[in-house]
Amino acid sequence: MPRTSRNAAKKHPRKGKSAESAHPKRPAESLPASALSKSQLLDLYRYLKLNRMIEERLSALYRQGKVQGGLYSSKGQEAISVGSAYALATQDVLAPMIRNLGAMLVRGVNPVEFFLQYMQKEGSPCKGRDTSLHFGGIDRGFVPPISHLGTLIPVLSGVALAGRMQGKNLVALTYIGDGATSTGDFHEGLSLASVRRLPLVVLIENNRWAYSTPVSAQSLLLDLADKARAYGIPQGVVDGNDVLAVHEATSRAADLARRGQGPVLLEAKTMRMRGHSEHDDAWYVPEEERRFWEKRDPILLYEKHLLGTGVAIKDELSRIESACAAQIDADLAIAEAAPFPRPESCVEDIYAPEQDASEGLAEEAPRAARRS
Ligand SMILES: Cc1ncc(C[n+]2csc(CCOP(=O)(O)OP(=O)(O)O)c2C)c(N)n1
Ligand SMILES: [Mg+2]
Repeated sequence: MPRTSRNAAKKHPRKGKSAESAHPKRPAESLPASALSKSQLLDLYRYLKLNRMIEERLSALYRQGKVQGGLYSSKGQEAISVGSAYALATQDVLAPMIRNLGAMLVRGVNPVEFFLQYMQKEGSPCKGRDTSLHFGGIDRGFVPPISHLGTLIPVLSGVALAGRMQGKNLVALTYIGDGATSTGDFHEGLSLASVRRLPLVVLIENNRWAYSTPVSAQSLLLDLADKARAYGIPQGVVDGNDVLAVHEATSRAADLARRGQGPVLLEAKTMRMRGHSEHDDAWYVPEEERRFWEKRDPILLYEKHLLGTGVAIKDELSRIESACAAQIDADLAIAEAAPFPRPESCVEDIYAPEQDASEGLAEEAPRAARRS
């Protein structure tokens, strides 16, 4: 892939170039950024704002003791989640990691679900048993993450292989941190995906830190995307703070993968603007580095682009922000009022329902008999 994706930032659509509503919101193929309509460009803005504002509320709830467990902020990285997920087609499958709340929003998760989930309420997707992990559903187009870094790459290779065998024309996409590119699973997964030419896109979120370990203590490579060379697969590097560049690069990567030239390894350069988790004040990040990246805030950059190119005026952006705030207020009120799970429910859902299990066994029996 396209080292050209380095230049994707220069390919922003100009005012008037995009035909409004020319494309359905979720096309069967990936959509290049240059083909985005005004309403789609504003849609991206809305997702970026929602991502940031939901996480800000979650952080406040954490401090009030209303959010249990780990809370991992994607502040500064929202353009990666939003731009990449928005580039996918309806049938594609995505696996978020802990900093990809924005990608889940694009896939259709409502703010109320995040509040219910993180406050561990009864009606939450994990029924009050988990927060950032195990939250997903293949029926909704995304695979839930588990804690072990790197594991989603072999899992998504499997999704890509299954999709191909079932003739679904799907692309599987997952994210990995700079630190997690050192795990065995990252290499094992890419190894399998490469020899099978699977339609997989792996997006490295190089946010310069893995907990308190800088990327320089993780690898001698200047671009982590160069790890692709070990597998003979296409690679690309993109500005992770530029939502349109991420969208464009993901779109191209997904096209290559869909055409059987995958997998593709993309690296998005960015910066983690908060600590690893809420308990971490990131004391180890040099002040100068933090200040440099503050000026490159992805939402500010995109606002400047939308205003500077005349795609939107300030009023339109303010209206979007107010609508996001109103939605979040309403959804948070619902979640606050929702009940906690019944204590005895903690022992439910351990085994599959009896009926399903016996159906499975009945099907298995003749096969077992044939083998003997
Ligand atoms: C296999 C594995 N090793 C270690 C950990 C503990 N751990 C959780 S997050 C993290 C840092 C991850 O850094 P990076 O991959 O750069 O992702 P980021 O947090 O920056 O998004 C570590 C070491 C884990 N969850 N899984
Ligand atoms: Mg990192």
